[in-house]
Amino acid sequence: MVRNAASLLLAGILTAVLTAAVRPAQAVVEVRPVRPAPAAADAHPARPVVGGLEAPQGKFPWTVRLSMGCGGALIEPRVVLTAGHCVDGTAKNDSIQVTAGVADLKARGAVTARSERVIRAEGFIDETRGDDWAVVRLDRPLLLPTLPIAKDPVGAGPYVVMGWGQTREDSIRQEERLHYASVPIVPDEKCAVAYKKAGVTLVDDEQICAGSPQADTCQGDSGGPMVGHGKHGEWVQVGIVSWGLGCARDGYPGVYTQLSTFRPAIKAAVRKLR
Ligand code: 4AZ
Repeated sequence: MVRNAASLLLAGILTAVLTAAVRPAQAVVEVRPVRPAPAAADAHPARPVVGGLEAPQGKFPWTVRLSMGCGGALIEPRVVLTAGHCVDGTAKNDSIQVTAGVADLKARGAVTARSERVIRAEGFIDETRGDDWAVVRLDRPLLLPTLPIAKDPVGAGPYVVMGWGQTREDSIRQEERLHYASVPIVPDEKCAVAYKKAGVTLVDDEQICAGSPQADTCQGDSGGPMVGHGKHGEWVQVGIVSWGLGCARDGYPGVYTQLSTFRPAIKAAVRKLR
């Protein structure tokens, strides 16, 4: 008995020593938090959020960046559609700066405008409970193409998402250049089961789930559009980047506001802003 215990102890010590000897990198990773960016890049090579493609100038001419760190879409020359959780709910709001007309936010062709008024979805509580949309009236019309809202619910996909948000969950910065990716639609039931485990009950007809470990939206992409092709090949907006548990995590797709459900309410809000 005693001898057995002693040999077990010896075996344990040997294993610990050997493990330490063959995995020196482990210790290095553990001390790395001092320099988080390079360590993060090495640690998660399989998490290229938003798929990693830079949008060429002009490809998504209606996508705009809002100064609080969200995206949006120009749906009328003077109206931006964004996520409800990107705004604070005050109607008279002149604190949002809008940058439009460029894929590279620092490019010379950037046009800017300021918010004048905001209408947020009436039922909005927080992004996990649906109703995650808001419309922003600008202080001047922008001479750029506008994005129509789809009438029909999403089909089989895939759809295209975009934004200036983080390209990895553990990134510490937002991007200067617009990135986009194609994301697969995840069925409501499958998504609901996953998020239920995380304590969130999804609202089926208000939310769309999409994404994979290869492509997803991330922090800073909120408010930006999810688009597909209409009957004549034109881009139409089917969703708004809303939230998700982390970014590109296996089993936890991104969650988007389902625009076909809110189209009439958004149209009514836009009329009120005119
Ligand atoms: C965000 O915080 C955010 N992976 C947007 C999308 C997702 C997660 C977070 C989805 O803006």
